[in-house]
Amino acid sequence: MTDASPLDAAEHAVQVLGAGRLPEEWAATPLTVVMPTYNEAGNLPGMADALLALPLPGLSLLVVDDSSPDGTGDIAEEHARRHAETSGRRRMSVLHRTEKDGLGRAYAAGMAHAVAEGAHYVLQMDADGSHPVAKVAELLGVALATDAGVVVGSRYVQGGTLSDAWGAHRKLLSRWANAYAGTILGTRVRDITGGFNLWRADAVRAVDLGSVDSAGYSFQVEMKYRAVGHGFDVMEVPIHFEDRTVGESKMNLMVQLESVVMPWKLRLGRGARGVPGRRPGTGSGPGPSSGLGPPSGPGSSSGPGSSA
Ligand SMILES: Nc1nc2c(ncn2[C@@H]2O[C@H](COP(=O)(O)OP(=O)(O)OP(=O)(O)O)[C@@H](O)[C@H]2O)c(=O)[nH]1
Ligand SMILES: [Mg+2]
Repeated sequence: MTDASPLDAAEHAVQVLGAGRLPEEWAATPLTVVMPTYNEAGNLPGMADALLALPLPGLSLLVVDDSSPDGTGDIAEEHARRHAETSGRRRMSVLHRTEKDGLGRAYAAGMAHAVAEGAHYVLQMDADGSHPVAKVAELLGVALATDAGVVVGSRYVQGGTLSDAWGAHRKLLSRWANAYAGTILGTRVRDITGGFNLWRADAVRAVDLGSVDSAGYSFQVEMKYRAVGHGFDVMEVPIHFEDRTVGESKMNLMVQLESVVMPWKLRLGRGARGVPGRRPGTGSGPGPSSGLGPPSGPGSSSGPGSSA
């Protein structure tokens, strides 16, 4: 999508971001954080406050709630109203959906809404504190500096780390799931299962959210696969992934089964209606993925397959 190689672009991004704060005009970029919630009453207010306190005046928050029995939707609504009252500007809103319909469907609805409302960038982010608020500006800065269609907050590039609260078994399972999907699809995106991703609006439009098959967590894999198929560059920025400390995981057997089956469906061309002519599994698809290394400078961690 750009003439500069991804690594040149990455180097440029790191230089620009070296100042630690985004230039004013970058900070004002219309960015919508889409946050799906189901029973996140204990997490949502703190997450919303942290996001809205970032030095990013262009940032707004869209909560997508599936009628959480614990009242998360109402709490979010009330929080949004109070924040608008005290700040004098409405920067938080809630999309209410009638039933629990899966993380993927919630994201699809929220991302479509955000782009239709004029967001230039859309950030996918969980409400449970796993994704670092402190990295939001960096993801946006990398997107603006590199012309990447997608910037992944990545656990699996150099400098990326997993919560210490995870035992060896859980870490291995996460790596394995990532390697499984990445290998079947032959993609060079190193954290293909990750859920902390910044999308440029045209990349969101190109993947055609209405035709995305995944209802659950495999949404993350399907979306990135589609973006690569459309020729968008995917950059990866290392993050620390924290375990949730409040509330419960919504992972269940159906969701896990879908994640096992979906890469094969995509590879065999079923459920990938939005992916243009691509031979998966060859490792030679369009859209190189580059890892931005640790803060000292860009790494040269791009390469085929998963790092797991
Ligand atoms: N709207 C909506 N949100 C959901 C649904 N399922 C999960 N979520 C939200 O999606 C985000 C990720 O879900 P988690 O339960 O944390 O799943 P996870 O991060 O894969 O699992 P853990 O690591 O165990 O926390 C959270 O903000 C959830 O509240 C759903 O069906 N609908
Ligand atoms: Mg979680």
